[in-house]
Amino acid sequence: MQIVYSQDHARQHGRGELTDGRLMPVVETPARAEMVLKRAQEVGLGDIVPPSDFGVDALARIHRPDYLAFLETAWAAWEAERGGETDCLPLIWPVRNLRPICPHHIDGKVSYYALDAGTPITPGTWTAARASANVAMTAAELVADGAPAAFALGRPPGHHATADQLGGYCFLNNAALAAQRLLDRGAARIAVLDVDYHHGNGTQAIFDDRADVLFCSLHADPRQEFPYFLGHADETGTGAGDGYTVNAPLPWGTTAQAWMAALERLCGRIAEYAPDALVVSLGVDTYKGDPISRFALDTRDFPPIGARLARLALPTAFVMEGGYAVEEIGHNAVGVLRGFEGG
Ligand code: SP5
Ligand code: ZN
Repeated sequence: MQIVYSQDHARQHGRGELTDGRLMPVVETPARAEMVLKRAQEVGLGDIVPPSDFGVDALARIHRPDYLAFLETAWAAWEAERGGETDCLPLIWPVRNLRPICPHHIDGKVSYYALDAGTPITPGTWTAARASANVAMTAAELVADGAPAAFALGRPPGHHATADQLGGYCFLNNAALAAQRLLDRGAARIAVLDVDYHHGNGTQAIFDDRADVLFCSLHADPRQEFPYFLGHADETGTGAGDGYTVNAPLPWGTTAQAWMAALERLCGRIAEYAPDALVVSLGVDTYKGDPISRFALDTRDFPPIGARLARLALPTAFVMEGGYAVEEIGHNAVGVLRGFEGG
C-alpha cells in the first residue's frame, strides 16, 4: 500500500509535558514517525508519496473556525507575551462551576482550547498539525480513488482532538478528517475503528450525533486511564447517532487474546453496518513495552490484527495515532499493515 508522508511532522517537537507531577520530556517525538518510515522502507511496504494540500476549508469540515484561528496564532501570542523559551501550555480549565467563555489573553485562551497540559504548542505546531491532517486526507483520497488501502504516516496524532480542543498530543483530528473526506467524495457510510490504547474521545465527540460514521473503539478503561472522562461502555451515540458509537473499554493488563476477542465483536458490528470504507486509527501503544500504557500485546500480536481487518474486505485508510516505544514502533505499526496485506 502507498505510504503518505511529509517531513513537516518534525516541526512539532515539544519540550515538555506535565505528567506525574512534573514537566517531563515529551514522549510524542519526531523519532516515532522516522522509525515507522524506516521499517516500512525495510520491508518494502509501498511507495512513499507526499500529501496534497487541502487547505483550511477542509479542516473546517470538522473543526470550529475559531479553534483553527487559535491554532494558527497561538504560538505568536505566547512568544509575544513571554519569549520563546518555553512551550505554550495551559494551567486552568473552565470546569464545573466556571463559565466557558473564551478569554482574550493567551494564557486563558490556551486553557479554553486545551483539554490537558500534556500537549505543548510550539513554533512548528500549526505547520506540523496541518501536514498530518493533509497526510490523512491524502490517504483517504487514495482510497476514494480506488486503492484497496493506504497508510497515513503522520504525526502529531489526532484522535483526542475535538472540533474545538487540543489534547493528548493531538491538535487536528486526522482520522475524522479522513472519514469526512471519504464522505465528501461520495461515500454514504464510513466506519472508524480506533485501536489505539487510549479512547479516541475527539473522534467519538465529533461523530456522536451522526449515523453516517460508525465509531468503534477498544481502549483502556477510562476509569483507570487517560482520557478518563469519555470512553465508557454505555456511550452509544446521541440523537441520530444513537447506536453508532461502540466502546469496548478493557482493563489494565489486557492480553492479546482478550484484546482480539473484543476486536472480533467490533468487527461484527462494522460488517453489519456495511460501510463504504474503513478508517483505522492505528495506535500501537497497546504494546507491552509502551512507556505510558498498560496492555500486554507483543510484537507478534500485531500482524493478526491487520489480517482480521483485511477480512472485513473494505477499502481501508490507516491513520497513525499513538505508540511510544520508539525502538519497536516500526515493527509494531508496520506489522499490522503487513498482516493486512497478507491476510
Ligand atoms: C495519541 C495518544 O496516544 N495520546 C496519548 C496521550 C496520553 N497522555 C497522558 C499520558 C499519561 C501518562 N501517565 C503515565 C506516566 C507513566 N510515568
Ligand atoms: Zn494512545
